[in-house]
Amino acid sequence: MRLRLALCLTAATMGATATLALAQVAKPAASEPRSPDGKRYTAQPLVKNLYFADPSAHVFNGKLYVYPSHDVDAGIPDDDLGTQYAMHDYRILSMDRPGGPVTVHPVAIDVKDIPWASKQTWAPDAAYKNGTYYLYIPARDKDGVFRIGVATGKSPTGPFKAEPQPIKGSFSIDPAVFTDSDGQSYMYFGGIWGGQLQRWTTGRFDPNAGDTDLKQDDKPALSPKIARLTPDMKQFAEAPRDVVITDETGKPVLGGDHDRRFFEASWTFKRGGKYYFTYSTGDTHYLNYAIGTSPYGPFRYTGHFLMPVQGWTSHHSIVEFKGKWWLFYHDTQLSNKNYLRSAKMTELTFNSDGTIRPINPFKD
Ligand code: FUB
Repeated sequence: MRLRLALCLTAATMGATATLALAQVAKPAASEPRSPDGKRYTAQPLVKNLYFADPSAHVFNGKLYVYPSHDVDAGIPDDDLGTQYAMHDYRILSMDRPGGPVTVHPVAIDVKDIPWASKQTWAPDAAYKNGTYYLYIPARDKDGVFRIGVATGKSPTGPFKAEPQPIKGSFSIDPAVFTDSDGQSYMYFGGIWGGQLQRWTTGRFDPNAGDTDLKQDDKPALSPKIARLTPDMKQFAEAPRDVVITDETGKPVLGGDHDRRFFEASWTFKRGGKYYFTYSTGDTHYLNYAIGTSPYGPFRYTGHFLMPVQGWTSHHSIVEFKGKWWLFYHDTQLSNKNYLRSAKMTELTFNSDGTIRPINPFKD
């Protein structure tokens, strides 16, 4: 780009015809979008006129549906609690096939129609059972405490009607519902810093428990949570339990191990009889995976599968569609602002031993 500008400036002194000729000669072979530091992106945004983040993808009725956060510019500067993520509604995306046209559906539910919620409708997830679609919604309640609620509808794209109260015993953010081969569904959830998980260590909300983590680097890190769901998919059937992520020796990953410890963005899938628990490391910006033999874990840390994207947050989902696996993620390619993110997708591949081939979000 710098070369092209320099040539145009020189040519300006030579006349309009020469300017055109030089600009054409110097034009890059393909006008591919580049990051602020000049790198090419591995994938392009699914939607270019609106901002969507935290994409939770599902296959319903042979189509791909994506349940993202709908990012908006609220004019709020970035802080460690994520105040800038001031989303207030959800819109669902769908496509018939990877790479095909993406339909952005109308607003499926707005925070004003969620009786218990006040603001910040963050990363959702969805599920289907017996003719009903369930949208799981994390948001701040009227006291500013993050809770997780559910809304139901008859179409995968909404509209959804919210239950009057959040799920009893729910807290923190980033619900991800995994349904096992036997039909039993589980919710994974939690997030530290703005997600408030560090304020729940006693089982009750402690507003003074800090804004980041436990600040105990040599102790086990805070764990994400799991709870089995009731048959109607609307409540926890048990008290939430810790999802323990272990190191190679079987010991819990420590709080000071920011390259491996859980931060937010739980997502679980099953492949080849193994359970893959995947998550974001937040301030080190990796997406990691850990493998276990039960939906409850423990899960042994195995590696990074997405290197840092452009933008502070990284959040994803992984889904199998017609024999291939797909990673949905987001970055800030279109805005270069942390709170205006764009959902993307790219194929995810595995080695024969079940490990994931790591993805670089940049081609260069
Ligand atoms: O979108 C708001 C928050 O940012 C999500 O809940 C986190 O996972 C992070 O992506």
